[in-house]
Amino acid sequence: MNQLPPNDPAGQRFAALWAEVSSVGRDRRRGGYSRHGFDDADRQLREWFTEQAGRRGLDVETDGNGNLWAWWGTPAWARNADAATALPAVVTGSHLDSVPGGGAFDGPLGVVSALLAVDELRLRRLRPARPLGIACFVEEEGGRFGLPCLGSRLLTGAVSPDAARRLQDRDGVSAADAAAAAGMDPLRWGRDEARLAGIGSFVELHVEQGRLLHSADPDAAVGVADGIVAHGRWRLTFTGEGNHAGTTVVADRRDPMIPAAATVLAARRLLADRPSAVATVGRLQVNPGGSNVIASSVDLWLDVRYGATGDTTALVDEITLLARQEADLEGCQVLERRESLSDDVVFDPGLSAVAAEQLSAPVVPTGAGHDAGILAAEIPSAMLFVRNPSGISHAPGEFAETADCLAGVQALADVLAGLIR
Ligand code: HGY
Ligand code: MN
Ligand code: MN
Ligand code: MN
Repeated sequence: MNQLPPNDPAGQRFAALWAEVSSVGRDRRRGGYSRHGFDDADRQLREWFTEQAGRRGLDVETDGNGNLWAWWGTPAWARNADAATALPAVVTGSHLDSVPGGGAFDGPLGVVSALLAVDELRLRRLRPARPLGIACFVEEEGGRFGLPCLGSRLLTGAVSPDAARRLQDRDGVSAADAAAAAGMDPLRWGRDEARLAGIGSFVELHVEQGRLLHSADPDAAVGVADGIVAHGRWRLTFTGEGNHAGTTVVADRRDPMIPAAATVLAARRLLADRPSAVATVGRLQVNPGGSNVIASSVDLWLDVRYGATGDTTALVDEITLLARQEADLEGCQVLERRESLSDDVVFDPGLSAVAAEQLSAPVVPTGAGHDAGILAAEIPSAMLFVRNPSGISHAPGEFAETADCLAGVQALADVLAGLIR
C-alpha cells in the first residue's frame, strides 16, 4: 500500500475531515458506528456537513424527503427558474448513516470525498458550467426503519410516502414521527419531479465492500462499478405456543425457534449450487425473549442477493417453502412479508465506460445496495469504489488506506471535471 508523506497537504485535508466525521455516532456497546435516520448522530452529521459545505460557499438545503444537498451554483428549481432551461446538474455524494455497529467508511467516505473533490476542482481552477451538487441521502442502510435507501426511494417514488411514514423502528417510533421530531415535515415526502428533472448525472464514490476490486487488479486503488445485484429483504414470522422451558415435554411443544433455526440452515444449504447467491439472517427477534421460556413467536429477517431480480425472488420462494414445511413439522405457522426488493441495476454504460477509461480502472459488480442503484432508474448514474484491503464492511473492521482514499478523491474530481463542462 502506498503511504503518504507526513506533511502532504491533501492528506492533511482528508485527515481533518475524517477525524471530524468519524467522531460522530460511535457505538460503545457494539463497537463501530450506529448512525440512523433522524437520530441524534444524524442531527450532528447534518450540522457537520452544513458547516463544511458553508465553508466552501455551497448552498445547503434539505429536500422534502429529508435528504441534504449542497450546491455549487444554485439549481434552477431552487431559484424558481424554469428547470427545463437550466443545464442539468451533476450530483455526487452518498449517505452518512450506518448499519448497527457498522464501519466508518460505508457512506461517509463518499460524502467526505465529494467535499474534497470540490476543493480539488477549485485547486485545478475549474468552474462548473452547470450546477454541481453533493447529496447526503437519509437512512440508506435502513438500520432504523428496515427499508434500505429510504431517502433516495422517496425522492424517486420507489416507495410510497404513506408506506414510508408507517415504517417503525424497534421502539415503535414511526418514520413520520422521527422525521417530525427532527424538524422535517413527513407530509412533504414523495417523488420530486423538479429535482429529478434538474439532475443530469449522479456519481457515488464508496468504499468497496468485498474484494472484487482486489481480485480484478491487486494494484488498483480505485474501481468502477458496472452494476448491483438484485437485493431482497423478507420478514418471516413463525408463531407457536409460549410455554415453560422446564415443564413442557418435547411432544407438547410448538416451538417456533425450531423452524426458524431450520430456515437459517436451509438457506445456507440452498446456496451450495448457487455460487453467486448469498442469503443472510442477521436479525432474529425471539418473543417474549425469556431464557426459561419457550418462544411464542420468532421474527426472522432474510436478506437474499442474487444476480437478477427473478433469481432472487425464486430463491426466496424456495427458502420460504422450506420454512413452511419445517413450521408444519413443529405444529407452527409462518407468515411472510416482503420488506423490500431492489431490482438488479446496470449503471449507465456511457458514464461507467468513460470513468473506467479516464481512470484506467477495473470495472467490477457489487452485491451491496446503494442510493446510486435507486437513482439509476431515473438518472444516468455511476459508482467509483475505493480499495478496502480486507473487503470487510458493515462491521468495525471496515477500512481503507488514506493514500487510497486520496486516490479516490482525485478520481472523483477527474470524473466530475469531465461532467461539469
Ligand atoms: O445492504 C446494503 O447492501 C447496503 O449497504 N445498504
Ligand atoms: Mn452499507
Ligand atoms: Mn453504503
Ligand atoms: Mn417460574
